[in-house]
Amino acid sequence: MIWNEAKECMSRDELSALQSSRLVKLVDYVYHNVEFYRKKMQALGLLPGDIKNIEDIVKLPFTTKDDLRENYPFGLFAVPRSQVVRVHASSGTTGKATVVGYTRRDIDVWAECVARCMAMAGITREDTIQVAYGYGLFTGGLGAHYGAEKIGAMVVPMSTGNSKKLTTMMVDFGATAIACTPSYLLHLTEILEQEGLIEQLKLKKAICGAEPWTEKMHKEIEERLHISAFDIYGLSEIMGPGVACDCEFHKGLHVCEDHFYPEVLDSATMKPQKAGETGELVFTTFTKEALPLIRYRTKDLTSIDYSTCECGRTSARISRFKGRVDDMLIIRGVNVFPSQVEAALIDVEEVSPHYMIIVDRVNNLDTLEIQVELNPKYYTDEIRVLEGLNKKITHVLNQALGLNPKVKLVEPQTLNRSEGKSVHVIDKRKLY
Ligand code: DLL
Repeated sequence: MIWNEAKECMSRDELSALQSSRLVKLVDYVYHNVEFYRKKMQALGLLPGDIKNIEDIVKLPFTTKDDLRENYPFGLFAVPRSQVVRVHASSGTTGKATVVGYTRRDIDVWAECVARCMAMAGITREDTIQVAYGYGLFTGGLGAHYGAEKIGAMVVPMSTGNSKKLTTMMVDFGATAIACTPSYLLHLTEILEQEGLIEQLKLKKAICGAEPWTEKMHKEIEERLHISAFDIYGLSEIMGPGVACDCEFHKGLHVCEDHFYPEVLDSATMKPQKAGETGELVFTTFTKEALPLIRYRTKDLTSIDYSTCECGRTSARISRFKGRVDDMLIIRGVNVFPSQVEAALIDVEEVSPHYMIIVDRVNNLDTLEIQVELNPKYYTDEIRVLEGLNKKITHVLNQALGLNPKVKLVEPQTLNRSEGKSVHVIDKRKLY
């Protein structure tokens, strides 16, 4: 069964009518239940009755992560605490955690959205799925878990932390699917290869997300594990995983648009980008009860396509993420995204896709060092070979970034492996 297929395949006009009626209800709901929104609307001279259809969404104010932090922990909740059955939180690297809450119905809607995503990836009740996102305050573990259970798959709640046990059980249980971050899956792949377990796997699918990954990394995972990998997107503030996912055609991620309204805006002017143009993704939650959010600025960079997909779904598709507005490093005036480094390195056979970008400032000049791990197959300590390789990689990165980085080759398995979201950048300039 494909969850709620009708909603994913309704015509754009029908969808727009549904979105209009849901937006009108939402605005009335937040005006009467969240002081923060009432005050924001009053400041703009807006009354709920001024919002009549989905086109009017542009009149509404934005919400940011700082708004959530300033109202920490429960200040933006629209229901009394007795109706909140769960909270999650995202740690963030600075400041207070962002706390999000769910009513019983929010949890049900969340499970349905994740189930839709998993159905898009072809997961059925015949599957055995290892959930290897972290369980706990992070939304990945429990979010994927409830969605997979809703489909009726057999769920193995592995969480992260014991990779050897995970790979052993993957073989012993005949796991056919795994849900985890793409960088963690790459790490698990290394272990499976080292232990000679690849041929014994029954694995067919991976549902990966929670961090940006390039098209090339996607292909590499598919080839090394002989599986199909799917890209699942979400963020705690909006719900968790399950806001969007790609289907078997891999031509963008279908947004659960009956629950979440996407806008792609120019992050400087906050005006809509045309279809296909990259901008900041902004979401409005139509149906959330505990923490409804209006025009939440995700800071994620993507583009949007409203055409019907080859799979028949009519829901808008967002493109694979290009990074985040705040991921972007400005080094000597040049904009650099970590994903550009990953995309460039994946073409170089002699190195693995593990890297670390270290930015510093010396004598008022930005410096860029990129540490790159050698592929064990090509590992050598012959200085001349290493120098040649260093030159080659410097050239590749120079072409990709428009900057001349200092490349440091490191031995296989020396850079830190992450079990959750990977960390690829150390910006020492922020420490001064
Ligand atoms: O990462 C929710 C999630 C869990 C999504 C498991 C998918 C799978 P947060 O911790 O709040 O929530 O982080 C949200 O992670 O704004 C993006 O920057 C990034 N992100 C999430 N999914 C993707 C993806 C979860 N598929 C932030 N591609 C978001 C690129 C992603 N970036």
